[in-house]
Amino acid sequence: MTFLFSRKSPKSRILWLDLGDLGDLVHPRGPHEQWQDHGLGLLRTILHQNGIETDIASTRAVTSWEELKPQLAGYDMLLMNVRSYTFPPALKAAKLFKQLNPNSLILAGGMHATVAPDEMEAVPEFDKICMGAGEKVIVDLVRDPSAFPRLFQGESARSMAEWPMIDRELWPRPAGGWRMKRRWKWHWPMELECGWGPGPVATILTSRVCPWQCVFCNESSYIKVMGRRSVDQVIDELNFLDRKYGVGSVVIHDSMFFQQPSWLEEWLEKYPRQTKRWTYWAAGRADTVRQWPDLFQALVRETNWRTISIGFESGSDRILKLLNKESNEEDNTFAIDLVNRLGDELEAKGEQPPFFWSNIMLGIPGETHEDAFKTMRMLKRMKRVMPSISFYAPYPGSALGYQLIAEGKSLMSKDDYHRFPDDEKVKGVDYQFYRDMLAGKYDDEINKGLQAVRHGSGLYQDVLVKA
Ligand code: B12
Ligand code: SF4
Repeated sequence: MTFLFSRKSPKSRILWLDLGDLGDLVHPRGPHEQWQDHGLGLLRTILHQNGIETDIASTRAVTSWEELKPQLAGYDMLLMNVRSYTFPPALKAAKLFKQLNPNSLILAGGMHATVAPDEMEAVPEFDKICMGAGEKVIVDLVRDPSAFPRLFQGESARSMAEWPMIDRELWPRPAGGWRMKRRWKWHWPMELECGWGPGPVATILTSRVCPWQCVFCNESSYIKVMGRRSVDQVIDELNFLDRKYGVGSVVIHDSMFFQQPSWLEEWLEKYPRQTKRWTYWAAGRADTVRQWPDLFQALVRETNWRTISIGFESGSDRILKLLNKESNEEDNTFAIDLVNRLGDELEAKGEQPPFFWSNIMLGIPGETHEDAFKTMRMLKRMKRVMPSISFYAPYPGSALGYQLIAEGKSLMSKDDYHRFPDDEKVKGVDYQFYRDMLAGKYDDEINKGLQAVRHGSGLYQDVLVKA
C-alpha cells in the first residue's frame, strides 16, 4: 500500500517537512508513530493566518529517501521541528534539500535545537536555528530570516490561551485515500485509533511543562513555564472538532495532566456536562494520585478518564530515588490498588474499566537484577494494563542524559538517536539480561516474590517501545 502526498505542483515556495522514521505513516505499527505534531500544527496555523502559505511533506509518509526526493525539489525555504529523536532524519533531509535547492534557506527549531544547539550548529545546512518556543518569532523569521543571527532564542506566549486553535487540515494528509481510510478508519485530520479509545481520535494539549524534575526528563529546565489553556477553551475546541469531523475519543498529550487541582475541579464540573464525555487518555503521577485520591477517583468515574498514563518507571525505591522521581514504592502500590478497585467497581456496573498506560524504564545505569525484578512484580500487580516498556535513553536536556553524554557513556549518536525498541542506549548496561527477563527467563524468581497479588501473566518482550 502506498501513501503519497498529493502535491502535483507546489503552491508555495516554502516547505514544512514533518519528521519521523521513514514509513511510520505508511504502515502504522503502534500508537507512537502515527500522532500528528502539535508544534508543526501550531506554527503552520500562525503562518497561514498571517498570509504565509507553506506546503507540507513528511518523512513518515514515504518508505525511502528516493521517494521523498521529488517532494523536496523546487522550494526556497525549508522549515522543520527537530526533536532529539528526529534529529537523524532532519539531518539527512537538510542535506538532500540543499542538494536539490542549492540557493535555499533551512530554518529549524524544536526541542533538539533547544537542548543540543551545538549539534545543530555543527550542521552547515541549518541556516537559522531557533532555541525554545517559536510562536512569537515564526512570522518575522520566515518574512525576513536575515534579521536573525544563525542561532537565536525564540519567544513564547505567556499563556497557551494565546495560541490559536490549530488548523488540523495543515497536518500531513494521507493521499492513500479511501484504502487508507477504510483500513485504518482514518478520518483525517482526526487521528487513528490505537487501542486507547474509539476513533476518530482528537489529540489535544491543555498544559505545557511538568513541574517535577525527574533526572531523565526534567523538561521544566528547558521549557518556559506557561499558563494552562482554560477549561472552556479546551471544551470549545473538542466540541468544534466533534461538529466538524466527529470525535470518538480524546488523547490529552500533556506531559502532566493531573496537576493544578483547581483546574481539574473545573474540568470535573464542566467536561461531563458540556461535552459528549468521550473517554480519554491522560497522564498522572503515582504520588499525586495518593495525595489527591478523591479528585482522582471522581475524574475517573465522572469524566471517563479511561487510559491512565503513569510514569511508574521503576518498582524499586533505590532506583526511584536515583531518578529523583519523588514517588516511592508505596505510592506506586497505592495507585495500582486504587485503579484495580475502581476497575472492578466500574466493570461490576457494566461500565468500561480504566486501564493503566504504564511507562516503565529498564536498563537504568546502576539498576541491579533485583531492582528490575521488583519493577516486573509491580507491573504484574496491575490488573488492567497496557505496558509501555523502554530501555532508558539518555536524551540531551535531562540532567542524567547530559551527565552520561559528558562521561562518554551514551550510545545514542546523531546518526542513531533511536531506531529500534531494543537498541542499546548506554555503555556498561547488560541488555541481554533485560531481553532474557522480558522473554520470561527469570519468571520463577519474579513470581516467587509476588505473594498473593498477581494479575499480569507473562512475556513482555513484544511491548518494548522505541525510546
Ligand atoms: C505529545 C508528546 C509526545 C507524543 C506525540 C509526539 C508528536 N507527534 O508530537 C508521543 C506520546 C508519541 C511522544 C513520544 C515520545 N516522546 Co514526546 N513529547 C510530547 C510532549 C509532551 C508534547 C509535544 C508537543 O506537542 N509540544 C507542544 C508543541 C507546540 O511544542 P514543540 O513541538 O516543541 O514546538 C515548539 C518549539 O519547539 C518551537 N519550534 C518547533 N519547531 C520549530 C521550527 C521553527 C522553524 C521554529 C522557529 C520554532 C520551532 O516552537 C513551537 C511552539 O512553541 C513533549 C513535551 C513538551 N512539553 O513539549 C514530549 C517530548 C517532545 N517527547 C520526548 C521524548 C523523549 C519522546 C519519546 C522518545 C519518549 C519515549 N521514551 O518513548 C517518544 C518518541 C516518539 C517516537 N516518534 O518515536 C522529549 C524529547 C526530548 C528531546 N530532547 O527532544 C520531550 C521533550 C519530553 C521530555 N521532557 O523528555 N511524545
Ligand atoms: S518524567 Fe513525568 S513527572 Fe517526571 S518530569 Fe517528566 S513529565 Fe514530569
